[in-house]
Amino acid sequence: MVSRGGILLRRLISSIYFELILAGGLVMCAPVASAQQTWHVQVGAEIRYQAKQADAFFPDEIWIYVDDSIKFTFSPRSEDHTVTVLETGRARPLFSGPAPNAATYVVKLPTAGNYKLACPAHPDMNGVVHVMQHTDSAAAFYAASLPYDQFDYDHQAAVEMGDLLARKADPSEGVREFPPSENVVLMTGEVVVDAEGGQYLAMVHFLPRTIRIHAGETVEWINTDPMLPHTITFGPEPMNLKTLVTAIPGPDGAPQATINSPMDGVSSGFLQSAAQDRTFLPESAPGATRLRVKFTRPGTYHYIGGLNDANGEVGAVIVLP
Ligand SMILES: [Cu+2]
Repeated sequence: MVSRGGILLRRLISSIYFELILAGGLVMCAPVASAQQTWHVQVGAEIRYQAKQADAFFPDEIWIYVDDSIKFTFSPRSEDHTVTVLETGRARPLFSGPAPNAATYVVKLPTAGNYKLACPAHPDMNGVVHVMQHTDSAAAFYAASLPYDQFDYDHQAAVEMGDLLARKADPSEGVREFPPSENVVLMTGEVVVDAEGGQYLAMVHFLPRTIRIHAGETVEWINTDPMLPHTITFGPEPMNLKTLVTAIPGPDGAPQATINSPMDGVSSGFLQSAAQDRTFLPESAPGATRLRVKFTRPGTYHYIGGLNDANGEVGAVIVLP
């Protein structure tokens, strides 16, 4: 049996307890109010005059709170990126990307969880977003405060961007790698992979830009980039750049063609290495990474890399008698 005094005491205690919870709640709520914040992630970077493109999320791993937003800013003018936020096991896209030519894209994440950031245009351009729940549970890591603030991410972004753009992707490596031939044009790039995913460095120019051969000889274009496609087009561009025009796959899968006049149209389709294989998924087909074109008559033959011509990826074959 409980006395009246006992009941009053319990009320008093529970009232104090309630106020403590409120006070605690206020303390815990303080970061909540300020935490509905917008984080900034840069998508891609470039050095135009060096024809270098860094295709990556900067930073590529970020911790935020539920209901925070991420504002993605697309900086490159010469490479299109999209942003897709993927939940594990879900078919893409959970969030569709921005409208074409959008300068920014804001995504709000209302549910706690770990999400993958992807740019479907660049299959291994990935990142991770950790959306943390506000909780007072001591077991919840980072519940009280997130591991990094925007200043830290800006610093990480600048370092990663600098690292990637400073890489050489030295075309002479490719020349050393393949037996020297006077008739080879290279396209190069690199992929840097860390725990969160891939970051690309793409060199969007032909090496050499102008090549001189004699009538009857064949030029071979080789895309040594481990990931990104390039195309070679003489004459009008096909609507779909993946379409082979005139060229026919040779015995080793590389498309081959003959050009008899500067009016002839040839398009290579995507010259691209095969996608990475993953356990328990069907093997992907080997990619065609080379195009061979025989030139029968003297003349100057201009061509473009249809995916990057706006960025200056154009070339010429000068055929001497
Ligand atoms: Cu991209």
